[in-house]
Amino acid sequence: MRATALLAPTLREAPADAEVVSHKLLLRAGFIRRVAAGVYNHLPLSMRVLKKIEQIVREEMDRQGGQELLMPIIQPAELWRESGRWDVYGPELFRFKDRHDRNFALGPTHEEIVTTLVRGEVNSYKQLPLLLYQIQNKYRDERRPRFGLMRGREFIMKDLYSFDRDEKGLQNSYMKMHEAYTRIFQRCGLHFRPVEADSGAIGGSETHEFMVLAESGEASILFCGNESCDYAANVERAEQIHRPRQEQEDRNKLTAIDTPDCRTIEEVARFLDVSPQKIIKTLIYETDTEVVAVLVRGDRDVNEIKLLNTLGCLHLDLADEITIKRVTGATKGFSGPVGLKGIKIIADLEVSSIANAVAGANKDHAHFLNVNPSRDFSIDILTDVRMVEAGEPCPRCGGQLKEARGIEVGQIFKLGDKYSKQLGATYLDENGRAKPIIMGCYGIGVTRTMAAAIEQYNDQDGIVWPAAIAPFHVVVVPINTKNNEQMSLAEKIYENLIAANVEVVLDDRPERAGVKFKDADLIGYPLRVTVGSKAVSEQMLEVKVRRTGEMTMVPVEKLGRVVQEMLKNL
Ligand code: 9G3
Repeated sequence: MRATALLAPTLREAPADAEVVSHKLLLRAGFIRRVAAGVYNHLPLSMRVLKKIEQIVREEMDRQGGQELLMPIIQPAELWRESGRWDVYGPELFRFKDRHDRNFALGPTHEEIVTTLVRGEVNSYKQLPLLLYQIQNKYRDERRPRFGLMRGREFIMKDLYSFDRDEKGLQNSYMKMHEAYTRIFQRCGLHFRPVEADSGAIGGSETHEFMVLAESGEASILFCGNESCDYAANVERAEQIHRPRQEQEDRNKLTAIDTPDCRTIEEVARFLDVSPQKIIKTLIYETDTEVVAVLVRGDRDVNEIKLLNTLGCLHLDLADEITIKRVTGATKGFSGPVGLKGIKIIADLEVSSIANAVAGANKDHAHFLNVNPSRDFSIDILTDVRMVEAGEPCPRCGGQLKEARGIEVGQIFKLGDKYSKQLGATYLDENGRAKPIIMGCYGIGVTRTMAAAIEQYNDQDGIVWPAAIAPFHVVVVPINTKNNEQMSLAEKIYENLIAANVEVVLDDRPERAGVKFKDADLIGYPLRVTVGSKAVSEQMLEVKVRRTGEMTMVPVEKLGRVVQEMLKNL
């Protein structure tokens, strides 16, 4: 490809609304252009990267026995009604009507469609297992589309669905996909980690997320610092190990005390000169169906995902001032479990071991001293409802947990019979008995993987592509395009590299060398070959490695082979 013919419009400055580095660099390096909020054009450089990622994904899905198909983006509402999800998803589901006033959705995912397909075509245990996948645009009307390709409203996803006879078959399909995902992200040249995650609203049991490690990642991961232990979990999922150890103190008399304007844990701790560990933090939550009180130690945070799972509800939020006043009798900041009537009390495991704690008195500007669980209040549900932090013990081996940040690029789920039951996808077993098909689903965000690669590999000059997914491998830069000897040598090198199967751009633009070098760094070609006057006189070429900045002198006739070797390690 000649740069004069390539649509790669680089920019000096990134638009001000680009918040993350991948978004800035994709715009500046001429990979994408915005069409609407969360909707982008993919220019030729982007298209080449996406095709490479897709090809790696395809090869690894096929290796595990996956069969590629293509399902429609347009999905009839009836199928979503059958699964019960038409009303579960709100404005995030893009909905529209056809000319006959029939309801449709733009596909955010394809469980409904694929389960209906299999329901119609699979009858016998002999047709299972089945792994079906597609690579296709998905649509989700995010409340705040942000961060460029990280959270678009239209994005490319690979989604695979597994269909098995039983749990054992599902376990086998799940392991195949775990292995495929590991190979995919390795082949893409990314540093990543599979982590245990929460299956959330989609239902089902086991689930892992594949996280590309990057400081800018939105997800927080806890992993075991022990070399020999591979425990890693999303913070939302990470479990505490609680060794019940009752504090050995005499139980003192419950006493109310004035605490003027002390509403936060910090204010109460300072005013009463107690450690936050001795305070019971009481938060009032409102769910779809009820109001509850949640207790955690003062130095801890509530994990709302664990709370959702404990309560088995779809939504929850901190209660508003009016609700707090109604259920506790006091304003926000003075809630506590003692004398709290009419609502469920959910306490974190640690709360049951505190002795002589401080807690809100459900009266404005007042707290209780010497609050003792079970003596002074009863707990309806005692369970793990708090966030685990770095430094705590690993739930698997007791080692110390460490923290990292990541970007979720893939997720694999065991669904079980949730969708097959709802949509009636059954098969006949060896004894002629009808059974629900056991399903799993497995996604990779292709566009997000491209953005995550940039979040992981960039520097002050631009993108630093891993060679496996770089849009091109090499850029050949003639210093002076008006110099015929330089240009003809550059042309010759360009042709030789093409003949050696190297993906190369010849930067034949009549620009200053400095401008072309800057663009080469910005776009992130793994290798740059410079053709100046010395190259002409000595037939030696300077090859620069984008990742290290390292320069090597290579004889013209050896360039093809040397470049091929260098690319293997990039
Ligand atoms: C919706 C909307 C948003 C959604 C979903 C449905 C997320 C939804 C979960 C999944 C699970 C897996 C197959 C590939 C791997 C992931 N956001 N999910 O189901 F209607 Cl608006 O998509 N699906």
